[in-house]
Amino acid sequence: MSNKLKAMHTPIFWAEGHPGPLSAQGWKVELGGLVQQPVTLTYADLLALPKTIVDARLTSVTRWTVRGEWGGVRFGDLFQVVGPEPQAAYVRFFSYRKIYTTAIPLEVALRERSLLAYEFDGEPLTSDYGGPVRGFIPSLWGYKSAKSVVRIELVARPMPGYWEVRGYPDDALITAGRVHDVNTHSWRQIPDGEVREFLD
Ligand SMILES: Nc1nc2c(c(=O)[nH]1)N[C@H]1C(S)=C(S)[C@@H](COP(=O)(O)O)O[C@H]1N2
Ligand SMILES: [Mo]
Repeated sequence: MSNKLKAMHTPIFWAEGHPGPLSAQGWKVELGGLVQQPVTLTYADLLALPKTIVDARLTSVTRWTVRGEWGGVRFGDLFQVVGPEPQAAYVRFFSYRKIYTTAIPLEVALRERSLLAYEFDGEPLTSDYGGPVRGFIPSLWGYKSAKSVVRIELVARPMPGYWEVRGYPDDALITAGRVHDVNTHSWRQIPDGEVREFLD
């Protein structure tokens, strides 16, 4: 279970406190807000939806980045289940216990590499890394990738979340600078925007 992230010593962030082990069995994700048909999906329901694997990086504002093959469901495929209302413009995530929240524009959620992720390099995510299911939004700073998601709401307006109310910018645009590459254990310079590959 996501031994690869752990083996690479990928940082484990649980600002609200580590929840301990979380079981995929019995895990449910509510989809609600500005939708025609709110639903609650089980982990098995999520696995039954079309699966997408993306080669992409999670990049933290605390200046590290980790690359791998993240597997999960694209939000376009997920939202087909509920039918977003026309006023839906943002997607709000609630982590386990609903202390940690964050929101992103719907347009960002619908990008091809944004996922509700349940795998890294073919292994299920452990709770250390946001298992059973987490947001994975590689085009924005990692604080937009809510871990151990229990509820997703479509909303009309931005909703400042855990880190946003503590001063992190709501747009979460990745900005140029030096970051630690978890995969190669080296420091690299990145340009503005999603970290796709490092140009040496
Ligand atoms: N529930 C929850 N989700 C969270 C966080 C957190 O503290 N709690 N930290 C965020 C931040 S700041 C980053 S960079 C990534 C880190 O993911 P990781 O802990 O799996 O490496 O998770 C994000 N999602
Ligand atoms: Mo972060």
